[in-house]
Amino acid sequence: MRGLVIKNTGSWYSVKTENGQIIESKIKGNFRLKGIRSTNPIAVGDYVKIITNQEGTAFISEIEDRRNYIIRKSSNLSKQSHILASNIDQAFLIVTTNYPETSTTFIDRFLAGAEAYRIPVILVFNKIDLLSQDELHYQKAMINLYENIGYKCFEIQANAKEATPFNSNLLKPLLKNKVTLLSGNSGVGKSTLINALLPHIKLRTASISNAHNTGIHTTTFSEMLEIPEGGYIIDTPGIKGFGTFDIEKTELTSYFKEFFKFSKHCRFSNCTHTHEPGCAVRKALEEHYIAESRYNSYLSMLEDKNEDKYRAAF
Ligand SMILES: Nc1nc2c(ncn2[C@@H]2O[C@H](COP(=O)(O)OP(=O)(O)OP(=O)(O)O)[C@@H](O)[C@H]2O)c(=O)[nH]1
Ligand SMILES: [Mg+2]
Ligand SMILES: [Zn+2]
Repeated sequence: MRGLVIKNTGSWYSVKTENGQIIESKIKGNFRLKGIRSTNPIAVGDYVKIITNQEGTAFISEIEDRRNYIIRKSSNLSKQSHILASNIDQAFLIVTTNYPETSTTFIDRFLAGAEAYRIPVILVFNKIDLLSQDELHYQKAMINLYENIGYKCFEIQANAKEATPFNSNLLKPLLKNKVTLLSGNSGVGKSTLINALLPHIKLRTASISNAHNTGIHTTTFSEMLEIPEGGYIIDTPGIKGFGTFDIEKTELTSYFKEFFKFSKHCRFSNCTHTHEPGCAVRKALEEHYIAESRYNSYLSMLEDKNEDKYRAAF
């Protein structure tokens, strides 16, 4: 029987079969996947074959090739990664200018990782109700930057009542018949947003830590939630850092969308845009066609790769 993995807790996977049944399943035997060293061989979003048994549970016997996936580094294991979800149509990156503060490096790393698999990303700036005038101005500048690169941006208040203009309904038209992954740092409001978008769902949410201005990792596993009108939303655990796995140094430029149109004009075709003479990307940076924050994010990814340091997530 064929099914879709909609949830994974420990060694159990909830598999939704084509007739709509949800069957708790386990992996049969030693299940190794080529290529990726991941802490979870099967991820939410995977299509699998299952063999049911008399107890009403099943074994997963096969996994179909993935169209794409989003991974993060495992925080404690040096060279291992964790697949947040696979086979997605788009990602909403939930960010907050404050409470907690999402860094531009984090945003850019996520965007580059998604670009590598051509997964469209929409930036959702949440908690607009909490921001000061200065923070709102800063946020507008960020939105300007990312919209100019070509990323759609939204400002919302995920916990708003229907009446406010920035409620989550702004996002509803984007969801229909698509598999949408929600990602972002812990505490930015991913689960709160899903609760607002899907009234039949009641995910656990929790206040961020006042002492550290960071989330407390309330969601601990990815879960696919069905949209009554068609499609799925995937809630994921908050991530600290986003690895450079599977990204080749020479390809990195193409994952920074706005660099690409300049890099064509670099003197050397294998230019890394760091020290080479005749570099059109650095010229564009000096002339402010490329933002400094984006260039710094690019360098941070490039250096990661150079030194082969997959250590702690950041
Ligand atoms: N003021 C305000 N608070 C919000 C908003 N959205 C979410 N929150 C609050 O922020 C806190 C964190 O929200 P969660 O939905 O648990 O965050 P999360 O991104 O799912 O966090 P993890 O599961 O830890 O990754 C909760 O106390 C929410 O009520 C918002 O737009 N405005
Ligand atoms: Mg959550
Ligand atoms: Zn260059």
